[in-house]
This record gives sequence, structure tokens and C-alpha cells, in this order.
Amino acid sequence: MAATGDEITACAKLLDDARRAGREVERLTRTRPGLTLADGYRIQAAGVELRLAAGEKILGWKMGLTSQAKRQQVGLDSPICGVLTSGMFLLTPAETRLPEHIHPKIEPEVAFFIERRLAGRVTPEEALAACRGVSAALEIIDSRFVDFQYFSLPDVVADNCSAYRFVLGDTRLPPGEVDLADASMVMELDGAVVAEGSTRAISGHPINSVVDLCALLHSRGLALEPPAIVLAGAATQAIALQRGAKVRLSVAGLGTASLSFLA
Ligand code: OOG
Ligand code: MG
Repeated sequence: MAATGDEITACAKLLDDARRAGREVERLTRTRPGLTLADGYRIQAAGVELRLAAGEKILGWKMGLTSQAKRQQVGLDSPICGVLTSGMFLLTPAETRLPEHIHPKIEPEVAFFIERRLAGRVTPEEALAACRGVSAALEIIDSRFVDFQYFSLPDVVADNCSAYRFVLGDTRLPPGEVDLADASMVMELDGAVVAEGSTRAISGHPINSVVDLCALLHSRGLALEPPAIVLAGAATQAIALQRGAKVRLSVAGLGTASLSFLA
């Protein structure tokens, strides 16, 4: 049975308080086993409303679990989407103390800048045509749930797909000028390579993440409204991030994204 409006509001408030305090909470489905994926998206939307009420703006969407490596890492098997807001936004080179976090992890991604409305079933060509630019990106995820793993799809969706911060890279190119089919991605932590992959690992081709996002939005009666940043999802597993860490991602032909997590 779908959750009531009061339950949705209570769950959104619980997760928003946890996020703002940097405090982990039990996963929602522990005490509410009947929570559905649709409930998860309703809780996510209610959580975004709380961020808007606090003065943030919506910047776009993130896709999650678009690579096999990520799906295996968390034991879940379908792509999900969350909302990117202004409070999450960082530009390369990002230097930040990252206040109020729990157990952050970093992911190698690419970001698309969408400038035309995309609604319903779209082709990869239509998605590319709606895209003004693409850049390397890092995502810092920070699940609000105890132990990070072992959550269910309704839980992680309710928690806005663990969204915490994202860093846009130093170079933005028109998508026609980059070969995104199989560009190598190398992520270094304090100078050592910790994750290596290819843009191919992201939905077969990262633009397919935009196609899949449009389908997910359509199933909820929504469209991809411009201007929007879309994170395509991590190409590799997420790597734990400690205070003092320096991270650098380079994507072949597409520049770098970097972050110093100040101690
Ligand atoms: C869920 C978010 C996944 C990605 O890029 O696949 C994600 C999680 O792993 O906590 O952001
Ligand atoms: Mg991600």
C-alpha cells in the first residue's frame, strides 16, 4: 500500500535533518517494509521542496546505478535518478571542507548541459542534439543511511540517490567534439590511481543515461526541462573519501575535474 502524505513528509524531514546534521539514520524500509519505489520518488521530491524552501535552486538531475560496477557495489540493479541543487554545486578546482558529511565517497562521471526540452521516449541522437556541452565531473555521494550499503531502491531513491556534492570539470566541449563512446577515465586519489574505466561503462554510452533519465521522468509525468545539468552516473565503483584527500579525474579528450577535501 502506498504511503500516506503524512508518512512521505515525515520521511523527507527525517532524511533532510540527517543530511543537515551529518548524522546517519536507519534505512526507511526497516520500519516501513511496504515502501514502494514510487513512494521513494515522492519522498525525494518532498526533500527537494525542503531544500527549495531553504533557498536552493534546482540545477538538474543525476542518474545513478548506470554502470555494472556501481550496481554490483550496492547490490541493486536498475538505474535511478535524483535531483541536483545549487547547494551541491562545485567548480574545478574545488577546495572545500565539506561540512556535515557522514561517509562520503567519490565517483568518476561526466556531465551533460541540456539546453532543449526533452520529453518522453527520445533517441540518443535527439538527446545529443539537445545538449550544448559535456564535461568531466566528480560526484561525492554520502548516503544518509547507516553503513551506506544494503539499502533498497525505495530507500536510496528517497535519499535523493545519496546526492551530496558534484564538481564540474575545467573544460566544456560541444558533444560533437568528443568521442564519448570509449574515452578512458582515470581517477587519482593523492596521486595514486584508484579507479580506471571507460565512458562506455556508463549506460553503454553516457548519452544513454540522458535517454534513460527522460524515460524515468516520463513515467512520473515529468520532462527534462532546460537548462539542466545531467550527471550520467559513475563509470566505476565509488571510492571512500577521507579528510585531506586530493582527487583528480581525467577523461581522455575532455579535460579534468579536481577536488581538495580540506582537513
Ligand atoms: C547511489 C547513487 C549512485 C551513481 O553514480 O551510480 C550514483 C549510491 O551508490 O549511493 O550516484
Ligand atoms: Mg553518481
